[in-house]
Amino acid sequence: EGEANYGEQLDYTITGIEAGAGVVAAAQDAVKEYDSLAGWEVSTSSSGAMATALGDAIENEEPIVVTGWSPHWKFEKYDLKYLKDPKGVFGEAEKIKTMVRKGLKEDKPNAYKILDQFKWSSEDIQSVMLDINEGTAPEEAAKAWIEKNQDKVSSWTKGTEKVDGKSVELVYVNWDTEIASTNVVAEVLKQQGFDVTITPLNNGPMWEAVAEGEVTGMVAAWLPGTHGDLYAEYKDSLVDLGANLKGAKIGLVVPSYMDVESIEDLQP
Ligand code: PBE
Repeated sequence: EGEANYGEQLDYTITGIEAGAGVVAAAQDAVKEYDSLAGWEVSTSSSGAMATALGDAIENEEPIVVTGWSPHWKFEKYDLKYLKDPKGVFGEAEKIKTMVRKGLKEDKPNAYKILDQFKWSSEDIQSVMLDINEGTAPEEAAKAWIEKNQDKVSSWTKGTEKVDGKSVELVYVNWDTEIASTNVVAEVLKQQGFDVTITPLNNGPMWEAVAEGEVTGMVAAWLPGTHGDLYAEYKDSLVDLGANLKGAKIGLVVPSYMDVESIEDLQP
């Protein structure tokens, strides 16, 4: 255990993201569960602001504790580590799942099938995320990835027919993971002839829009832990198409140079 009193240096603050994010709720639970976090707070702002704060801290070799998740480009760009979570507040491995509105299979079988067959890896999504982080517009990054990964894309469109201008509305949250996945799926659907709109919302409203049948669906459901409460609330009103990505994770993330390995090593 290190000598550094990070609690004091950080003003007892974990740098969070959007207030509605599952990882923020989990961090607030961690504050309640761990004696080492007594008196700490989770600040909320946006994923972009968190990434900026992380980048600034690293540039100055200062400590920072953020609500983190993977896949994420930050692990390719910086040397980071998850703090061990002996109480299991942040859960085990998460999956990212696809949820669509009821009735889609009957109304728009080709869209349903593509959304059902959409599956990729952490490596795939990270390469799109990194491209976007380096300044490529999300739509362009999606197109470039699709161009280079025709085998994978044809496994998503397999057994479907092209359509002529049927509408598909996808909702998502402005998290880096979801910006990447939603843009890729949207672009694939466009290339199959759909008229696609993508709309960023907050987390709760994203789930609600699908459950109420206001939109086609989303590829942004983090389960079983991160969005477990939202899933419990809405699962009877939507169609769960299963995982589109396995091996996701959430937790508290710090730069590797910090002399701390576990949440229990922080100071109240
Ligand atoms: N995230 C990314 C989301 C899910 C996707 C971890 C920031 C959340 O915490 O709800």
